Amino acid sequence: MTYELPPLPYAYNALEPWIDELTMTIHHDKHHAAYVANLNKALENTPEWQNKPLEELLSNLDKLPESIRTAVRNNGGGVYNHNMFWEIMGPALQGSEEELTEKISKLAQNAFNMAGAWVAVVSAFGSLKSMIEQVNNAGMTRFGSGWAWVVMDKDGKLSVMSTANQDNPLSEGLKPILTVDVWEHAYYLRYQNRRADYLKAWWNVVNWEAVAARYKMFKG
Ligand code: MN3
Repeated sequence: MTYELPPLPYAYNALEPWIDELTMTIHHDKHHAAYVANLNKALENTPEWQNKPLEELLSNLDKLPESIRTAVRNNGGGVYNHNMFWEIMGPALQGSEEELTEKISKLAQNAFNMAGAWVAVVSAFGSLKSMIEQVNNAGMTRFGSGWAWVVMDKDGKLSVMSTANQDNPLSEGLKPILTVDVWEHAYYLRYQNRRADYLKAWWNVVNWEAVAARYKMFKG
């Protein structure tokens, strides 16, 4: 038994025009697939560490044999981060800039409300707009490759952070609620060097119910 590449939960072109079909195809079928293959390869000779939930591996990197620790950190993180990334996106919103802002605000607030998370969002960030700005800023200031996150600490408090490469907040004892991939492979075909434009557009493909469901799951 090994880790598998889950199919993309929607069509490769479902995030158009904000994220293009070719980017999604290469990102899922090549990049994500490679992390899965390399994770399985890394664990080949340590059967006692196979078949574990990825959460467990990433939360216990210090307990792994040193010979596989870096490979699991990079590739196990790569698998988990992309699984989560696909999960918290969904069919693209369409409309004018004004309409999009209104739709996002409505969808996010509804989903957070239903999950009992809206109070936590407001108390951590003041507003949804401010949360979005903080995530964009974390994505913009992440030098090189990495991810921007909304995370929950052990007391249920939300905050924004970024990680390098394929590092995951679980390795720091934090629960990941929302994430955006800021590796160039996530946006270069359509946006080239314009990471800010990609980040701005990305909010039009967020599946807020999936984000809120993660809050609920970790809150218990
Ligand atoms: Mn990626």
